[in-house]
Amino acid sequence: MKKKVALITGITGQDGSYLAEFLLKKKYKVIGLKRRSSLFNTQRVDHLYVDPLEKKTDFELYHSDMNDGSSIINIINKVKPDEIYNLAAQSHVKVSFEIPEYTANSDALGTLRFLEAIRSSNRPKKIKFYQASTSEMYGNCKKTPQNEKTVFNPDSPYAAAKLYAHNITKIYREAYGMFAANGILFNHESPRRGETFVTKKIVRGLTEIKFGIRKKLSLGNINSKRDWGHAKDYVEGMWKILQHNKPDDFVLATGKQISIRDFIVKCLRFLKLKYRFVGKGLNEKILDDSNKVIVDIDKKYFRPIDVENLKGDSSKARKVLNWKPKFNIDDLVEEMCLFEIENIKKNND
Ligand code: NAP
Ligand code: G4F
Repeated sequence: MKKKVALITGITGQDGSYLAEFLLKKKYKVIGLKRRSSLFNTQRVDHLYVDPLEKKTDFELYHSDMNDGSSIINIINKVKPDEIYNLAAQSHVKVSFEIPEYTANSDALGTLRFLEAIRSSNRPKKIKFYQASTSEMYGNCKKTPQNEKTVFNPDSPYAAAKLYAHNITKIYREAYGMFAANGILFNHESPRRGETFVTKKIVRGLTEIKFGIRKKLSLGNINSKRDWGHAKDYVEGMWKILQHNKPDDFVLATGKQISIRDFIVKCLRFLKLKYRFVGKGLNEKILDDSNKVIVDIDKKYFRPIDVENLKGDSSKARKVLNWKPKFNIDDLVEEMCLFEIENIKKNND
């Protein structure tokens, strides 16, 4: 039987790498799109890539870019995918305030480029399209927890671009009968999380402090609350969304929420670091047992607007897709901390 072909944008990112592993295990042929970079950017998927000259592989990489419509059209016509997972994006909320136009082009118009390329191909009804929507689209809305019916209220250029992508995906589904679905995913993390997102930054920073490699970690707003899951659970959810008998939109979330401050405490405890909080607001600090500052607050990490209260209600996905997360926040903290510890030990060998 012919293998199903999955095309993944953002293959070099956290989710792209876990999704590729998941789909290869399910016997898909996986085609990943990477963008050109001056340094190697395939570290998260190098273990999946086998040189086709040496051995047959079900994993291939091609260059493309969300901002390059012709490469998108060409690749869809060339590889004839059964499923497309659109994960590529300028995904950093704070950075989106600094490069709003780039963010809109890649995250909003990039999605439109994919939908148009599918619509104008000769097999628009044969391709299932997954769009990586986000809980950021809810912004500082009044309602908690948030579900598929909650009104969106984007509070960043990133969220506004993603909301356009979300809406245009729905519009192509309704207008042209395409299988185009949105997964509204709440924060999900892992050892492969990008280094400038808060969980990875905290885990790496505190582990380096533990091993005497660094003295201090500086953070922004530690009052905001997030609903954090594990990326492995969420890529399975993406796949389930495309296996459903009709295209639809689904929230994926754990339904549990903690603050950034509580996440720091969980890591401090796991790493067995002694700590004491002192001060308030911008003067809040964490001291170690010899009264040295190990965490402080730096204004430069604050956003012009911050989304403070995200907690998802994924009962629709749990009921309709039979999806539920296997990892909880403590599993996540443990896995992320152990990964950083191993890394430090490896580098010291
Ligand atoms: P990530 O680690 O930041 O990965 C983003 C991927 O997009 C990377 O492969 C990146 O390439 C690629 N990319 C960025 N700009 C591009 C462009 N112009 N053209 C082509 N590729 C481009 O993000 P993630 O955490 O895996 O998230 C995957 C998707 O889900 C993103 O769309 C994100 O916005 C969305 N999302 C994430 C979460 C979450 O909590 N992780 C929650 C909801 C939604 P490089 O490796 O070269 O940078
Ligand atoms: O880790 P963050 O940068 O993630 P954020 O903004 O929630 O966005 C992530 O999740 C979204 C889903 O809701 C995705 F769509 C998006 O692509 C991305 O994956 O920040 C989390 C919170 C924020 O409130 C931020 O202000 O942590 C706060 N924070 C405090 N200090 C910090 C820092 N965030 C970062 N990145 N760096 C800090 O030093």
